[in-house]
Amino acid sequence: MDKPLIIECPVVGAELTREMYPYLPLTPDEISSSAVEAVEAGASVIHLHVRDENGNPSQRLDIFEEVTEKIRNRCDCIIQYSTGGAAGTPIEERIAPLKLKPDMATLTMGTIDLGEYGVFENEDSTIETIANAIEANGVVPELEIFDCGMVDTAFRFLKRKKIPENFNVGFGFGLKGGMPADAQNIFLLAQKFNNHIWVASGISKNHLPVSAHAIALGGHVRVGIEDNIYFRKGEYAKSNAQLVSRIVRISNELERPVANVDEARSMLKV
Ligand code: KMH
Ligand code: ZN
Repeated sequence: MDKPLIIECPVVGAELTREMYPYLPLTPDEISSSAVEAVEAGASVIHLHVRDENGNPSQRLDIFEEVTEKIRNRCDCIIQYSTGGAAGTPIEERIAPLKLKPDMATLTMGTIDLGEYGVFENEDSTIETIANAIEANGVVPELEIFDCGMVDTAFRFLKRKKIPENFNVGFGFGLKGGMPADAQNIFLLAQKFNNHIWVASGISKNHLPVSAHAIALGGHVRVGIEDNIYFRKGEYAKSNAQLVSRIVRISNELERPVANVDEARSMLKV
C-alpha cells in the first residue's frame, strides 16, 4: 500500500502514575522530551495531556502552553490537545487549552465507564460545547470512538452538521467498558468511516494486533504510553519512542511508508 501511515503518539495520558509505570514523563521537560523523541522515531501527531506540579492530570492553559512551546522549539509536528482530561474534569477546564489554537483536539463521542478510573462523561450537550469550542478556535477535531454506541452519536452529530467539516476519527479498541479489540470490530468501523482518515489504537495487550490490522487496512496507528505501557508481556516499554519505532519497523516490513510531518499535515488538512 502506498498511502503513508500516520503515527499518532499519546505520550502521557491522565490516568497513569509513577507507581503504575516507572518511566512515566510528568514534568513539562519530561513530557516534551518524550514527545520529541517519539517524533524523531516516526510519529507525526502528538496527542497531549499535561500534568501539574504534583504530577496530577491538568487542563491548565499555562502548562499546555509551556509544553507546546518546548516541543515546538525542538521539532515540527502536529499537536493534538486532549479535551478529555481525566474522568470528572469539568467542561470549562476541558476546553480551556483550546484558546491556544492547537492543530488538533480530541472530541469523544459518548460516555464510557472506565472502571477504577471513573466514568468519562460525554453527554450530547457536552459534546456540542466541545465541538463549538473546537470550531470557534479553528482546530481540527479527531472524533474519538470507544464503543459502537459512539458510532451512532458521531453520525447523529455529523448529520446535524454539528462537527467542523474537516475531521478525522480515532478508534480505541479494548478499553475497559468499551468495544472489544476483535478483528470484526476493526473491519466494521473501518467500513463505516471509509471516507475518512481513521486512526486505531489497541489498548494494552491489544496494541500489536490492532496496529497490524490498521496498517494492512489502510488506516493509521495511535501508539504510546497513554494506551499501552508494555513492550511485550511482562516487560515495560522504556519510552514512547521505543513503541513508535516498532510500528515504523512493522509498517516498513508490510511495505507501507510512514508519513513524515508534512505528509501528515496535508492528509489531515491541518
Ligand atoms: N483520560 C480519559 C478520561 C482524550 O484525551 O480526549 C479521556 C481521554 C480522551 O484521554
Ligand atoms: Zn487522551
